[in-house]
Amino acid sequence: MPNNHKAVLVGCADDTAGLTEHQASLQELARLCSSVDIDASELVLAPLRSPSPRYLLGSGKAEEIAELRRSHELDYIVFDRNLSPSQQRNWERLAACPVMDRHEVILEIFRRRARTRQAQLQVEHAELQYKLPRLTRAWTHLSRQRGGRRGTRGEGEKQLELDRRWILNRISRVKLELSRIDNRQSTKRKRRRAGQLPIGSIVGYTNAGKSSLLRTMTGAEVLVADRLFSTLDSTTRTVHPEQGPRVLLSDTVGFIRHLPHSLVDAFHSTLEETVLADFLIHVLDISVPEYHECYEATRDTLRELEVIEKPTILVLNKIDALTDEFELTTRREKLSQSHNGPLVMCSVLKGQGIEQLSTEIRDIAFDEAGRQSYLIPIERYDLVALLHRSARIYHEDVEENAYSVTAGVPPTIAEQLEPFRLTEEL
Ligand SMILES: Nc1nc2c(ncn2[C@@H]2O[C@H](COP(=O)(O)OP(=O)(O)OP(=O)(O)O)[C@@H](O)[C@H]2O)c(=O)[nH]1
Ligand SMILES: [Mg+2]
Repeated sequence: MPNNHKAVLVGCADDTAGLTEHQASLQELARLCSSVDIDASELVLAPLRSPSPRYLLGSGKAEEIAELRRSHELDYIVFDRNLSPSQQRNWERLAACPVMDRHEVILEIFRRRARTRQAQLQVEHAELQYKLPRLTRAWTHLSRQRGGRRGTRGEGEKQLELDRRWILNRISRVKLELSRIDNRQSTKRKRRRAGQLPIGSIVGYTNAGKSSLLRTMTGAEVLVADRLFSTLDSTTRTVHPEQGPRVLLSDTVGFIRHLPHSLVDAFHSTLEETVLADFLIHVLDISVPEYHECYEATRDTLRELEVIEKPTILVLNKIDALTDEFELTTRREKLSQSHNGPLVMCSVLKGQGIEQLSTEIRDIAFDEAGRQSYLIPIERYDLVALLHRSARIYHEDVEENAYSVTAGVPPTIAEQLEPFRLTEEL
């Protein structure tokens, strides 16, 4: 790639995780950087015993890294940790080059990928919040022009105040427009809920194959690409199985290690599909060596969204890309110990495992409320039709003046049928 910038990537090995985890995280940062055309020319994993307020790392180590950057003529220093605004400023003074952190790189990827108005505003919101405490940086955000504003002290301060006010103003305007979009979407969501179909949300690490799965199961024309964060919005489509009731599936933005809080917040309404879902389908790329970290990182985000307790099907995807049978079994075993719920091995690419997944989806979507028995009067055939459309029927009989039905009913229609439910005493 001829025009790529070059950078030294710096990881900080403290005792919050093992060395392998720190290395994997640094490798992931290299992938994130390459998504924004930055080559990871040098990787440094610096030991971090006690964080120093000035550079995070000790000043000896900081000098060493700055020198490495100079001698190799690299363009940037990129940290695998989030730096405080003042640490970032100190680094930029020391190294005389733009110094970024993981947060800023992720923001830049999101900014480049955002296509819909909503995604663009959500990213802008997160960006402005990142920028606000960093107005005195010598180098601004990746996407903006570089080079510091070097006026006299008084001029600089005036400008700073103007910039600050402009940003605060812009944040409120962005928020306002986002809330209008959110309102429109929540109306749409309500209409969908009134459609009484259970909803499953496809979640997982970025690039695991979530959009591919939605496309395979529903025929939705969503973007599939071998890169990080292809999807930034959410798409919901109906699955029309040959037999049995329909369900809705929705695909949404992928997760990653240390996904910045401001982005989780900014994408809250996109992630709302996940929060409102009846069940989750967690897609995991089982072929990569760091599969377990990806599993944990997704679980961390699910915890943050307070949806970790939802019934979840774990899909081990891309089994075609892992030819070592023994390794595949070992990985599967390891995950089945952590995962509490159904687990399906798939290759969405080759269409393997999709049938089993359909069965699991049907079971999880309709059995959650457990089996219920109903006695529905003949004149309420509309409710019987509703059960046929939206529930899983186990048994059905016509008695003299009523239909007797036993079914697995999704919570969305349970209330309507409640008056006709047979209680256990009967
Ligand atoms: N080998 C293999 N590749 C797959 C499989 N499923 C998906 N892929 C590929 O993995 C890449 C990512 O697929 P996507 O469906 O875009 O992944 P995603 O989870 O939606 O990713 P983001 O939206 O970026 O978070 C694409 O290149 C797919 O073709 C599979 O079963 N096997
Ligand atoms: Mg996707």
